[in-house]
Amino acid sequence: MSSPLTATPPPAADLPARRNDFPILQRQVHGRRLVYLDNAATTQKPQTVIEALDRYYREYNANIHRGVHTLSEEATEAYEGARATVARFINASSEREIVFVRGTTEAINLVAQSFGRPRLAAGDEILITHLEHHSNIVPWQLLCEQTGAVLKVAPINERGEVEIGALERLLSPRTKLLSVAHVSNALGTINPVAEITALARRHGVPVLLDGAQAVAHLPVDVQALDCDFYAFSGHKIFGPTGIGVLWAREALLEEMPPWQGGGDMIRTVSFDQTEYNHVPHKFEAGTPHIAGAIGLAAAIDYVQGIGLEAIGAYEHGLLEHATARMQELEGVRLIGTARHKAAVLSFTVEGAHPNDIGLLLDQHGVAVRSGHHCAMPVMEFFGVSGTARASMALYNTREDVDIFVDSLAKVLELLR
Ligand code: 7TS
Repeated sequence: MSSPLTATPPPAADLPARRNDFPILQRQVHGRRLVYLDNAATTQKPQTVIEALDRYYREYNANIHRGVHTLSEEATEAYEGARATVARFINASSEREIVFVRGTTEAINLVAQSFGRPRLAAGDEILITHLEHHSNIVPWQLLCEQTGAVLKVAPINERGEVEIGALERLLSPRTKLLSVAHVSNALGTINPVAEITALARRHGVPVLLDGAQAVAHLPVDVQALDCDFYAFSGHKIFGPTGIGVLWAREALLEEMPPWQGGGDMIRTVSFDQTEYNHVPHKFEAGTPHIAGAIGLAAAIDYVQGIGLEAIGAYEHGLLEHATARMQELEGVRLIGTARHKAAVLSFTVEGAHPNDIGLLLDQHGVAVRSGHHCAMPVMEFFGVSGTARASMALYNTREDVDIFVDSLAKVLELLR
């Protein structure tokens, strides 16, 4: 595997033009061009997504799966069409494997409660890694409290990479699930997930991949990855908030009991007995985020129109440029220097609080995040309370990177 910091990305010259597809990027902040570098938190929305949402509410807003009238039929078709778009996007073998949820967080909680809870007994183990987002830690802690299972944590090294040998040593006959981030939000590390799932498969352990930070930046093929569950959020891939996806192997979904009860997830209900709907509807109780699913499909169409290979290569070029330029600055420490890395720059500055860096960069129109990024164990590992984090997306440009680094240099001058 070549190092992303040495590999030469293929040219992707047309991507900077994509900036114009995102209306919000035309606005100014404190009188400056908005340089939006908080994409790991949430991404901006292209015109096509905004239009898809607008069209739904203006032209065919209705509840789905139950109406016989035209609007309801159109809304149902669009909602189920969105499911098909998601299935193709991640190469699921069937639309029945796509469960719409609120986001990555809800997807992981669903797996913990519906897959984990009935199967785990005291002394069983769940394996995660040290670089997980709290969403991939706390649902397992809750499950451990409920079942007496034990949470095991595979270590990372000083570059912020998962140690595969150590991870393998932690797989035991009692391991009932391995849950790992595809890409770390706090460090940018791209985990070797195909290698990890192959390893887990040899030990007979099912794998959940947290794809929140992956889907907008690299191609995802759930069959090639050979995982069992894959979770992601719409808002991190240029779609709306409040919609996300749990992909799971159909056989597993069939076996898993419903997580929430309510309308739409049933076939028949009586006070004696309720028969559940077939998958994936068994897991979608209540009126779903119809507009959200439609907006997500528009976002996926947008991304596929460019191609994730091209996006990944383009962002990698930005990462190389930004990494080189950051090294010009004295007292800046990069947190997360994995050999295989997405376009995320987490850093600390000697003698300055990350929040001050964030606030002062905002005065220059530059939006970065500061804090623990919902990954407190990562912060603890690196001995910091938090970092400032610039995270890029397909609409960022070299000019954005230069404005960011030049602004950071001015901020550092001010602080010293
Ligand atoms: N997993 C990872 C790796 C994430 O980065 C996030 C959100 C989540 C799960 C949870 O996603 P949600 O959509 O359900 O909230 N990460 C971040 C972040 O880095 N800054 O704000 C949210």
